[in-house]
Amino acid sequence: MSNYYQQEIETASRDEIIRIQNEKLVKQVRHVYDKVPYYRNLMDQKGVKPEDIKTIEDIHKLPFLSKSDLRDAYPYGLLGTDLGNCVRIQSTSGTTGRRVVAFYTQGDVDLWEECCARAIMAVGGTNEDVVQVAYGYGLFTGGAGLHGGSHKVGSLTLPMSSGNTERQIQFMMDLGATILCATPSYAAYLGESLAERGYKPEDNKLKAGIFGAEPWTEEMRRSIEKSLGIKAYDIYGLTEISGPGVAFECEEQKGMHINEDHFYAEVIDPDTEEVLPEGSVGELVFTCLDKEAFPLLRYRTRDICVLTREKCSCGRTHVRMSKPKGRSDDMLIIRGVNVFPSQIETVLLNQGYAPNYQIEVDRKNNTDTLDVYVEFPTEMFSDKVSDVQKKEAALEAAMRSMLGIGAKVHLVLPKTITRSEGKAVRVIDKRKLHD
Ligand code: DLL
Repeated sequence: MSNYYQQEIETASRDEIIRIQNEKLVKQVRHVYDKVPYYRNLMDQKGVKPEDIKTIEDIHKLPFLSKSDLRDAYPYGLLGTDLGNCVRIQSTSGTTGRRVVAFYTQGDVDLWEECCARAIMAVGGTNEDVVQVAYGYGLFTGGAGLHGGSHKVGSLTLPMSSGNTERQIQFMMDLGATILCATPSYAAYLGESLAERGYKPEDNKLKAGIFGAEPWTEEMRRSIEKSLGIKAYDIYGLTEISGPGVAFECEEQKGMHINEDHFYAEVIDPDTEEVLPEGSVGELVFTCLDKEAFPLLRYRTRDICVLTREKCSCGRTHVRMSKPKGRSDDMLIIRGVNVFPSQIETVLLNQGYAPNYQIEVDRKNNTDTLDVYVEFPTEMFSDKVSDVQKKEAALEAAMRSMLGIGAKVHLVLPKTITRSEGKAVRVIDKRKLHD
């Protein structure tokens, strides 16, 4: 019962996909070499000429780009067309360093919105749906991307942006929103806020949610599905490559289909830059096959995931990526052990806690410390010291077995951890302040 926005390409045979990728890559490399001196220099340094790229198999000959190239070339150095042809910029939500600014021609905006339309139709969206877009509007790509996609599908679009929870709930209930688009942390907060106002999950008309822009676990998915009474779908993307919709989940929910007629994906070893075979865990790298204004080739995302080309029963043939485990630069190294914040989230949700937590890492007497602050859910609340200690000890034991190192757990009063309306800030690494 799959719904497709562009069925022919979404279900094309592997041969057809490769044919399209071959054709687009050859054209794109020539275009970038001619138009982007910054990348031409990188190619020259590597001794690669556009004529060396004959098929997608030759992609490994091309140099990589990383965030530091984007900073060096800021703001116009990677522009692939005249500024007169550009109609939009979007920018990353990052708080450190220089922002990344990405440019779009009208063609690029159309292509991006089509990818978001594919994502909306994959969760069952039609022109009968009311799509509440609660991602931030403005420089962040979340609002603009899903808004454009919803228009392309012909759904009634509620351009809410993030925040103003009272108004989100009023519009959701009054207008009968059927699809919610938000970060998973904000979706969880909306679920909690609805319950506080006495609404049960069956009181809203929502059927599906399209959640992404930050890592979230399967446990978090189940918790949101329960609180909102919906099916929750993942969506992935990044500003540098366009925004949300680079990849999206179908009804099978076994990884996200990458729109590989536009974005060619590779997984590499982040240390050696060697391309890894399908099924290996590594850093995701994207090549924009047909974007005009910001045509990044072999861009290193820092996101760690696995690719699979196994057949998907939804009928889509595009390669799937696993949920990113996190960014290689978000991974915490605590007392020499690699820790992903998602592992901590899994422990907390498995033990019946809500996704309201904060992780604090510090270094005292030359030893790393890991403190996890988690809210007491109202229904589990107790002010008896022995109860609190027992619950903290149980969480600490579960953390030790998941992470392989000890963490100090602090149960805090309900509603004392700040709720997020956009991307949640889960980790405070105080070690960086001392370095
Ligand atoms: O977050 C685009 C987006 C908006 C995606 C709305 C999905 C929904 P940036 O602000 O440039 O763009 O951040 C991109 O966010 O490299 C990942 O590390 C992370 N990320 C995005 N989607 C997911 C996801 C948008 N579904 C960075 N799961 C990416 C885990 C995600 N991490």
